[in-house]
Amino acid sequence: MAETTGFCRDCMTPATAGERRCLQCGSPRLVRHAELEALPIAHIDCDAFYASVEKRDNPDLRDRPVIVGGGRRGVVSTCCYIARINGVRSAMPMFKALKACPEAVVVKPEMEKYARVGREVRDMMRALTPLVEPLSIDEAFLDLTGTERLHKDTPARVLARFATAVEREIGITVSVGLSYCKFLAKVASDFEKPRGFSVIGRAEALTFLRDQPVTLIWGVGKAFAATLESDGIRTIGQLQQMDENTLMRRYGMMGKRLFRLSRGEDERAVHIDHEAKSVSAETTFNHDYGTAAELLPILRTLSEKVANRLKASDTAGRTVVLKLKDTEFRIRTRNRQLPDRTQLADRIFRVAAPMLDHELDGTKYRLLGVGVSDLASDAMADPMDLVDTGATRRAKAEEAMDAVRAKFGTKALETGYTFGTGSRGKPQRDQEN
Ligand code: TTP
Ligand code: MG
Ligand code: MG
Repeated sequence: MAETTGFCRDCMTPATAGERRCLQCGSPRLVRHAELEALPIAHIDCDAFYASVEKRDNPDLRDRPVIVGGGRRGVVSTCCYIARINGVRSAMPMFKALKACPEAVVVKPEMEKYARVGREVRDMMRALTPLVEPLSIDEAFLDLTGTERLHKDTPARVLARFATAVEREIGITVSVGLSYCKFLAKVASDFEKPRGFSVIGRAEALTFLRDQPVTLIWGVGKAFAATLESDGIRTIGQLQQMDENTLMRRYGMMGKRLFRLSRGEDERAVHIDHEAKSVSAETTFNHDYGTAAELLPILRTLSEKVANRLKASDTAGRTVVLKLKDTEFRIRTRNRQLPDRTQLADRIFRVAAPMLDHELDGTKYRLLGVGVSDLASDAMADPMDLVDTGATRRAKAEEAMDAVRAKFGTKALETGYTFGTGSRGKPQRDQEN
C-alpha cells in the first residue's frame, strides 16, 4: 500500500506523520489518506446553502439560528447548523421548527439570489474541469481525471484550494467528498459537514459500506427501504452477502443496482450538464406509410436505438417525443411525460405507440422519429415498478437482451416487433440528432 499522504487544508503544507495539527499553521484541518493522490471523482455540496447565503448577506444573523422557509406551504427549506443542533430540519413544518427552536430567525427564501450564487459556485467548479455534472442548485459531481498537468497538482489538493477559494470569494462554505466513483463521492461529501473533506478509497469501500443502512444507496427511498426491511434487509453488508441473480429476481433493475453499489461498484461517468438536451432517432422511408402494421416495427427499432444511446451515456429522460412528417412535409410532434425517467426501449415504445396510433387517421407519412428529452443521469431511472410487475419483467428481459447483444452484436436478437420486417424496417436515410 502507498504511504499515507496528507496535507493541511488551510495552508496546504504536507502532513505526513501522525501530527494532530498542522506543524506550519496550527490548523487541525488535516486530511490524510493512503489513496489521496489517486482519487479523481468529487462531489461538492454547499453547506446549509440558502441559510449560508442569508448569513453572508446579513452579518447580524451570523451567530443566530436561522431558518429559511415559510411562504405558502409553511415548511422549512433549510436552516443553519446552529438551528440543526436544536433539531430543525429541511421539510419540517414551520410551527414544529419554531417549537424546537423558538429563538430562530425566519427568513423568506429569495430563489433568484440562491440561483445566482449557485451559478457562481458552478462557474468556479468549471475552472477546475470541464466535467462538472450539477445535481441540484448547490451540488455537483466533478471528474478531475487527467487534470494534474493543467493544475500542476493532485485532484485532492486542487479541491481543498477550491473550498477555501469559495469561502473567500463567494462567502459561503462547501463540503467535499473524494472517491473513485460517484456513489461514494456523494456519500463522502455528506460525512463531515459543514466544511468537510472526506475521502473513501477503494481499499476500505467494502468495509465502510458493510455497516451502513440500505438508505445510503442511490434510489433507495423510504418505500423501497420498507420493502427491503420486510425482507429482513437493513444494512448494505447484508446485500453484499447476496448474489446478483437473487437480487434481480426479487427487485428487478433495482436489484442489479443494489448488487453493484453495495460492493462499491459504480461505473457511471460524470457527465456535463444534460439540461435541455435530448436523444432521438428518426428515419425517412422509401415509401409512404400510414398503417400501424407498417409503422410500429419501425417505431420499435427507433426506440431501441434511442435506448441504446441513453444507456451508452448513462442518461435517462422523462419526456417521450414522437415526430411524424406527412407527404406534404407537414410535421406533427406529440409528447408525453413519464412519472420517472427511463432509458428502456420497451418503455419508450409503449409510450410512443399509442401516440402514433392516435395519428393514424388515414394520413400517409414519409418520416417517423422518436426521442426522449428532459435528460439527467440515470441514477433514478426506471425504479422497480411495484404495481406493474410486468414492467419489471420486461425491464429484466431488456437487460438480458442487451447483454446478449453486447456479446454477439446488435442483430443477434430481435423482438417480435422488428423481426422479419425485411427492407421495410430498414431506414433509407437515418438522420440522427
Ligand atoms: P441540501 O444540499 O440538501 O441542503 P443544505 O445545503 O441546506 O444543507 P447541507 O449542509 O446538509 O447540504 O439542499 C440545498 C438547498 O435546497 C437548501 O439550502 C434549500 C433547498 N431545499 C429545500 O428547499 N427543501 C428541502 O427539503 C431540501 C432538502 C433542500
Ligand atoms: Mg447542501
Ligand atoms: Mg445539496
